[in-house]
Amino acid sequence: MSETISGGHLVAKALKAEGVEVIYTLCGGHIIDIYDGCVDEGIEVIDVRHEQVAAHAADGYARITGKPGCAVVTAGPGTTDAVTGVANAFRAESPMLLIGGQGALSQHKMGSLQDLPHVDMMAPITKFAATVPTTERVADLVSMAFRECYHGAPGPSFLEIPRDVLDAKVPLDKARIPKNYRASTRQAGDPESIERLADMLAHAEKPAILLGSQVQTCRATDAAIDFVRGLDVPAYMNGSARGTLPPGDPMHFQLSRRYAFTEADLIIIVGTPFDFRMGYGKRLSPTAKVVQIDLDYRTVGKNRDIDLGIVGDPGLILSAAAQAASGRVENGAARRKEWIEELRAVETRAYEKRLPRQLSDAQPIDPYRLVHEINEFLTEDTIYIGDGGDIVTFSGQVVQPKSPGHWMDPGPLGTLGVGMAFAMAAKKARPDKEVLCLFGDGAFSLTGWDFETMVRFDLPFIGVIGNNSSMNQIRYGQAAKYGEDRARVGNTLGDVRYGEFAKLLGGHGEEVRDPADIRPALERARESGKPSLINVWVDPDVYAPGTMNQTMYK
Ligand SMILES: Cc1ncc(C[n+]2csc(CCOP(=O)(O)OP(=O)(O)O)c2C)c(N)n1
Ligand SMILES: [Mg+2]
Repeated sequence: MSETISGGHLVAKALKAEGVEVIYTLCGGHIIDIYDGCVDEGIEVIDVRHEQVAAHAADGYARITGKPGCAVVTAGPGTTDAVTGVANAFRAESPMLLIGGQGALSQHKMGSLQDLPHVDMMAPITKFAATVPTTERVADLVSMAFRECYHGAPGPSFLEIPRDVLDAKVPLDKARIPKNYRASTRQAGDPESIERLADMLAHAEKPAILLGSQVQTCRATDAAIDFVRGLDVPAYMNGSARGTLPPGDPMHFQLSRRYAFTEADLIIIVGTPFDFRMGYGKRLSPTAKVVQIDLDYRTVGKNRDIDLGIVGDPGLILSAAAQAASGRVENGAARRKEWIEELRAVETRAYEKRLPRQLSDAQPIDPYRLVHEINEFLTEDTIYIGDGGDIVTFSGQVVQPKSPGHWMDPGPLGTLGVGMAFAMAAKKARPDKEVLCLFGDGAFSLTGWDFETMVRFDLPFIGVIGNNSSMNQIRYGQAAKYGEDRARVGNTLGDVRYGEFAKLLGGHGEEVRDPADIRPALERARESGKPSLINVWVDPDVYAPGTMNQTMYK
């Protein structure tokens, strides 16, 4: 008799072929055969307390490793709980596979336990969503789903596997188990367009570049650095591209972006859309030439006109453009000294204006002081994660990751609750790194029970809660629109001592009310070697300028 294999074991073989080392999951009777397959293939199973966390962790794992992440959830509510994580990965262009259980095909549409139209629900938020029709094709469809994650800008895929398809055994030689099924999808960019970009650079006196998340997704750090240093182009970074240049680098700018984009004569936007974070492209100088480079043709020229669009891999395109420009006798770099000095002066003025707030001894603690202390505390090996509203908006101004790939935020979906999952994924994928997550108290509450998972899997990290007992970012909008006396509706949280919560679950916890205690508490958390929560009571009555300027309130 020939050897047989079950659907769950075929899933595990396909995950192994893709290089997946860990799955994030919350169990259910529909999916247990996948766990059994993972045991055979040596794939680690990390079981969390909410499926949202499993999906966010798969997203985070993809961001940190550059390989696709994988979450496995049960049918019905297991899959619906994971929808937010998939949606977040979709907007953030993060490649991950969600595998959901499904009732048996033999009970199709009969009202089986946890039966829902998962594929229909997932279709608009994935690059690929399908049902596996037969056991023989389980691994084939898993490999197909992974391949689809890399079409254009990356993103999530979804597969549902009916219970009888997963549990059945088929002859091994009848099952297709792909091993070599993926080609590089890196596109070099149209050479003619690259020549035009080199030309534009040669003529620009005041260029500026925005390095967006795709620079990190495509691991284009070196190309970006060579480009901006070789051609003297001041660089701003957003999303996961923060840290591409280290703080202190002559081309690293952060606080003068609006000024630069108003005064520049050439603006190069790399790997980030003209979405709400960019004022839909409306805040750029009307006379500047605008160049957009993106993995996704649909992003280029969306929401505003451009002078040049180049579709492809940002690293390959920046390298080619740098090379094309450097071959010219006059590439413009020499003429930019004054422009760079002008921006540096704006940058320094903005920094000095804010510095007293960052050093404030006020009690309750000024949120600027908290994020300042965090910034000073980060090392080159600390992965920083922001998960919250107003408090994280403060940190976006002040916290500067010291290395590439060391900044994580949800991305354009703005999902609260990613933090614990990202910390879990980051520490798992990079145990050599320190992980620090700044939470709002509202954001923490959404997925905070997974602190216990961090303890159970021995994943130490430094959690900091900027606790204002409120959903402050929303409260601000209510106060501005309806007045202070009507601003306390639907946004007030209790005064919770989250440090105690950490201790209850087996971690390290502290309460901080005096700004002078922030640094020592961070150091004790670092030394504890445990998952930790430093609950910092911040002033609930101050708001971040970014919150006050949000376009949705205008
Ligand atoms: C899952 C989710 N629910 C709701 C929101 C809307 N929202 C944006 S900011 C915010 C307040 C967050 O409060 P907290 O994390 O305590 O940060 P704070 O603004 O108080 O600093 C809310 C509810 C969201 N972005 N994501
Ligand atoms: Mg809050």
